[in-house]
Amino acid sequence: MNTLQTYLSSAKSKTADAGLVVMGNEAADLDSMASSIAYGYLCTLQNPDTPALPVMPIPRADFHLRTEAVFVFKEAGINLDDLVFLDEVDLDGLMSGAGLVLVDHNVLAPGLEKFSNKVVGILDHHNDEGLFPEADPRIIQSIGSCTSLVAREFIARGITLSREVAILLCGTILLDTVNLDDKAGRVTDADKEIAAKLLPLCPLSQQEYFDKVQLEKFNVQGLSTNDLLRKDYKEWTLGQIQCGIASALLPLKEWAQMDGALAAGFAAFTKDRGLNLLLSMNAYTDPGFNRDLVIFCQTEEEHDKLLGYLQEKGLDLKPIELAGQKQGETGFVGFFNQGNLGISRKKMQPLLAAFFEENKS
Ligand SMILES: [Mn+2]
Repeated sequence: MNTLQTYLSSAKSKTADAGLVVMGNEAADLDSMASSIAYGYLCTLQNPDTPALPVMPIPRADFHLRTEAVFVFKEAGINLDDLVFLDEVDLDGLMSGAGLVLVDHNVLAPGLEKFSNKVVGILDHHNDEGLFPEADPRIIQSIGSCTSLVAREFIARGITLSREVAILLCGTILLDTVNLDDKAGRVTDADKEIAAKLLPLCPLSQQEYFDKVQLEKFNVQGLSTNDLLRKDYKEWTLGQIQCGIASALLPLKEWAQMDGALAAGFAAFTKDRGLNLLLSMNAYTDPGFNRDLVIFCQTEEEHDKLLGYLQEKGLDLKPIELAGQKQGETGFVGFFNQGNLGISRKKMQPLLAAFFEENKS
């Protein structure tokens, strides 16, 4: 029997034979990576002659920042050496002979648009952008976790869920749905139904497993500003503007204590990636749910203009004084508490797109 471990090591050693490449979204969160691994495994169990290769859409050096993924993968017995990261493959070469399956997204990430005629399958829980109508399967459903969709495919296709796969998928479902809690507004009945099938296969109880994964997710010990910005990061081209938005899980006050020169850290990140604008959206509990926002622009004028627009859109931003922090030598940084808790990165991106559409030079 082909276990998850033997599958992954064999898929990696025969990278060139891959008939399918399975990729999650560019933020490479646990949901994206776990979905790609489990779905690649499922496809390969069904069609051993056209092996599916999951590719983690980040450089290997960035993986350790996803502390919750490090933990869940270890629980599932995954050997990290058997994973393939974006900086370890010749994607163009690979894609010349393979189809592409998108999990946890349904629009190609920046830089991968060239593979749009290669998309043969989609499993996702984001808003359906209506692309790739020919993809088969094309399953896009509002559900708490994309891994719930993957688990459901195992069941629907009559493939036994092994202990390792159950651990991998269930840890992700618990994290994505905040322990299947209705109050968090993420979980659906379908997630609950699937979790009920997976939990008996996991060695830890639901509460213990959730607590451990959650603790790992919020563990920012020893991370630098550059690490915190890279940990969960997405980038868009909005008109002429290259815009990055990091999602960080700590209060700005705590971040400022860890790094006395945040403006310099934001400036260096911006320069490295050729950005015009860098935001960090910080979400945390204190003890109630809370959000902070960092806006880093190239000039104070740009910063003020964007700030005015975001206030107009009801973000309710209140400046935070951070002891010891000052402006850097390049760019202009603003630190805020965000009173409007409903504006997540998913909602911020279209707001920014509209702003830069209105303000085209
Ligand atoms: Mn997801």
